[in-house]
Amino acid sequence: MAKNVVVVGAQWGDEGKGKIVDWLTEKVDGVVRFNGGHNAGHTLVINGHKTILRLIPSGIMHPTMTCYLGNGIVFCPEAFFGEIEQLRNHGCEAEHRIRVSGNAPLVMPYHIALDHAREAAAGAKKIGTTGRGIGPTYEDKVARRGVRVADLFNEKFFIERVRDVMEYHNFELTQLLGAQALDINKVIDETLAYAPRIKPMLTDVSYTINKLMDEGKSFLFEGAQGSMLDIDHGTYPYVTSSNTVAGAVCSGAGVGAHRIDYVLGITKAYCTRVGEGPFPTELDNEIGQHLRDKGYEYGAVTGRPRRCGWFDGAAMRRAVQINGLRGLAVMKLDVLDGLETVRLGVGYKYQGEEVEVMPYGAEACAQCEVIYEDFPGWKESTFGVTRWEDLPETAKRYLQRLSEVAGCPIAVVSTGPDRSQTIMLD
Ligand code: 2SA
Ligand code: MG
Repeated sequence: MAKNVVVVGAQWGDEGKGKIVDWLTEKVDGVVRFNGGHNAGHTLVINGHKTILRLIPSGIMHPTMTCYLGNGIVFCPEAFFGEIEQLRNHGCEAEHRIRVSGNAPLVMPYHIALDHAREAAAGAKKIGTTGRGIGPTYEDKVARRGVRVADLFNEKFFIERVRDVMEYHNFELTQLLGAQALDINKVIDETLAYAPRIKPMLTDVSYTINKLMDEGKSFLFEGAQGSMLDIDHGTYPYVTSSNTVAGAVCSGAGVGAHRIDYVLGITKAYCTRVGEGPFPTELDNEIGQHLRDKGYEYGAVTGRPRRCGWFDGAAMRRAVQINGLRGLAVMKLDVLDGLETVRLGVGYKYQGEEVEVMPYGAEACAQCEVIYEDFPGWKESTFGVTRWEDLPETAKRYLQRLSEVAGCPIAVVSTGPDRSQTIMLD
């Protein structure tokens, strides 16, 4: 296997990155998160036990693995330590194996309050965020008024900065959004209380992993959300507030592009999306409901039902390009078992013309009409199949065409949640 691998979601998130990262972790020396925050929800099933990780990389389940949170993530101390406790309850001691970049912005209580109040005020125009304060935190980062993990260790600066910022945000909360102001001293005290516990984790992540790479160590970079939620390349404005594409590794972990040997894109054999925004292959009918029930398509963080639809080839071709995908992991093939017909989106018609990739922007995307190819379904169960030869002929044909349309070889097919339920092709 290539040395340094990036794993990204190639759709709208929830493709099943957690399972693949967990499994690839065996081959690397460290796992790195480089974007997003506790809006991510990675569901893992290990030895039959379900665990949901949000901010902590899925690789943590391997008892000796060191996990890094790069500068590109946003760090919510309360959520982070909640997750540490949850892991401890599952018998996994994680705290001493996690390193956090001092440059990572802190998700503060006022970011969460703003996220909720803005979504409530937006009514029908809401984004459908996870309500975790992710957007407001990245806004403060880009506006150069944020507080970062390292600031917790410079109390005077931290207190001054938070006072200023909170006056500003309390104004928006109370005067523009009709919400409650937050108590400035309480927020400062509660956040600073986490500092001693964070101190041992504080790390120059870029320097550390670059040094280790020089020594021949290899890393797995674990993306959060999916390519169509990328702030630049996704269905803007119905996107998350970070870059979710593979290139974000360079800025979000501080490593050069030449370090990356392989980019693996994760996709479902169908497609889901949670939150608002265009979704051309959406099935707002009983087949969609069937996929939701069978695939258990509910938000790992919020519990929201996910919208379900057919595989979207035009969106996937875009994802292959913007990430430089070298291989695909196709997840949840078994969810399509037993359907009469399986449809594959192979392109779009946009403004009367056929287009190869999903056009940019939510409005254009919403106008696209999907061009489908139909495949006869397969009656046999693919659940737990571990060899390509053992798949039904029609399932193989469907996957071959999916790969052709995507313009990317399939490296892995997943046929169930467990680590063992996997077909390797590369
Ligand atoms: P945010 O909270 O500002 O990042 O929301 C903006 C959009 O990004 C979407 N988003 C996600 N989509 C799929 N999965 C995500 N993680 C959770 C999961 C979601 C959940 O794994 O199930 O539990 O609901 C995730 N995080 C952000 C979000 O739906 C908005 O469309
Ligand atoms: Mg998820």
